[in-house]
Amino acid sequence: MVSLKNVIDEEIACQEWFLPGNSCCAGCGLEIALRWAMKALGPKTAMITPASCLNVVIGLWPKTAPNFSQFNMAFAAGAAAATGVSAAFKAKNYKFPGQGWDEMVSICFAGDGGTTDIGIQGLSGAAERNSNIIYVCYDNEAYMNTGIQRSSSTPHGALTTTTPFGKERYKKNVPAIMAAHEIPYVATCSISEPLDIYEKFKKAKSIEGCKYIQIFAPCPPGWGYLAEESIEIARLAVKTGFWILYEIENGVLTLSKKSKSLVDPSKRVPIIEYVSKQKRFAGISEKTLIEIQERVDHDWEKIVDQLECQSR
Ligand SMILES: Cc1ncc(C[n+]2csc(CCOP(=O)(O)OP(=O)(O)O)c2C)c(N)n1
Ligand code: SF4
Ligand SMILES: [Mg+2]
Repeated sequence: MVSLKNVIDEEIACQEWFLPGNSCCAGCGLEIALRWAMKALGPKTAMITPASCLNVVIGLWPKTAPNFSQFNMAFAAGAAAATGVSAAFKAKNYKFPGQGWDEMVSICFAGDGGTTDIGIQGLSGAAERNSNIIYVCYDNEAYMNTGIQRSSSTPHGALTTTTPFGKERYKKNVPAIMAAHEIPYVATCSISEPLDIYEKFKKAKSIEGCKYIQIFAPCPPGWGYLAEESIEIARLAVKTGFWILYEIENGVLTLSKKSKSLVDPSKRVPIIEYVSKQKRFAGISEKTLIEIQERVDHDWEKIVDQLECQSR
């Protein structure tokens, strides 16, 4: 486990690669996610960004935020483009992850719409080929940049401009889909646990093959809460068990520190504590609230089953 002191002591962690003063909204979860991911990856990173809030934040001169190579990409082509960049590094004989600091990382950093809907075929292809890339989905649970439309990552019950009565379907479990591709590394993170983000990206960088990381990244205007509440909202998502922190390394599931004790249902904060703080769940019915809680419990049962299966 990396302690805060270790992290701060490392020169790379004291440097910023995704710069402040950019055009993200105040309290943007995406900004925190990328900032901490880049602390672990460093500047020898080539990043592909499909259409998204990030795409806009990155592109607005003179407030261009990345201090590393970055390519804007068409929505569906994120994973394929990252694969191409990785192949180019190989052809040019650049060093690959796990071989010291002189390494180049090819990463795709996409939103949930760009990942769970539009980019999933390219992502599945890259995973099946085991392309040497890190694919990141920052998950703000809707198409935020174009005005809060629902994505397949939007949770059940949430209001968006295209689900004015609350979303009927449940959130698509893309980390599980990626794990089913049998890639070497799948992980979930939350902006409320920045050191966990740092550690997981360090690990992803050291592994050859396709890595998938999904980061819970709340969005104040899209979810309807105050900018200063982003970390508290993300923390509650973890404490309620709504967002489970884990890694799947070569098929083996491990719960991360903040989620470990939540295998015991009595340790989970009731979902109402999380839901009631966001306007996107305003006016939610008792029935929907029960359904959301039941879904959380059901997701945990699957996690517990997998852990028990592994220990046999
Ligand atoms: C092919 C195509 N369709 C639609 C758009 C318009 N568009 C730009 S950003 C965006 C939303 C992306 O949502 P998501 O991937 O979740 O990222 P977020 O905006 O939430 O950061 C859309 C629909 C586009 N740029 N290209
Ligand atoms: S709309 Fe949401 S995701 Fe987009 S920049 Fe603002 S806070 Fe970040
Ligand atoms: Mg989104």
